[in-house]
Amino acid sequence: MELIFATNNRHKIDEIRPLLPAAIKLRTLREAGIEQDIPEPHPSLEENAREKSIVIYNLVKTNCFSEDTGLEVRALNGAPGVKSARYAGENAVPEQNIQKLLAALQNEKDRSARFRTVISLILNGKEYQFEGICEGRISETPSGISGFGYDPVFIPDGATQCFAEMSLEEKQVFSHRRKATDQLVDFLLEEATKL
Ligand code: ITT
Repeated sequence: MELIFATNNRHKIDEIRPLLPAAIKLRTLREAGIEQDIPEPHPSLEENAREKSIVIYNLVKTNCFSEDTGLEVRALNGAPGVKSARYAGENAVPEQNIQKLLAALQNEKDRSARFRTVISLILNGKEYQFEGICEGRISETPSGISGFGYDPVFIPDGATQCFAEMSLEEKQVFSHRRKATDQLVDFLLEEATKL
């Protein structure tokens, strides 16, 4: 089965590709020759994920999936959430988003947070969604150089290091994205038995 992954984020591709069985051939937008900035105009991860997969499906009429991920911080009432990429401004780089987050949490005792990933799959014209959550907390200062985005300040529950201090394999043990992808794979394997 061939599936297009509707993302322009290479880190997401690096994390999801090794989780897929050989029977699922993943093609990225770049590999499919699609150069398109996909809109994320909605107030929820679910709607944005759907928008991304539908835009690409309508373009190529090939089974595809997208994912939208947000960091939801309890003391900030779920912010930055759906605005995680643009928290410090439209063209913010991860370091600016992290600095804004740490400033917002200064003197805050409750540093609990979670990553939430919503995958939207379009299979034969029908949409399905899968969710993965990783609970954790925001550290006082950034550390580590692995991963991307907020990884230098997110420590998953059950770990002593933040994501950016872990190898990819260690991050996968806890990862929101891995949990959502596992559900996607289970669903696709189940669908394949019905053919
Ligand atoms: P798409 O092309 O898939 O839309 P994107 O980079 O725009 O890629 P999102 O809107 O889903 O992706 O992600 C929002 C931001 O959340 C992203 O830019 C990162 O800063 C952060 N983020 C997402 N997943 C993360 C992870 O596993 N670890 C750390 N930060 C993450």
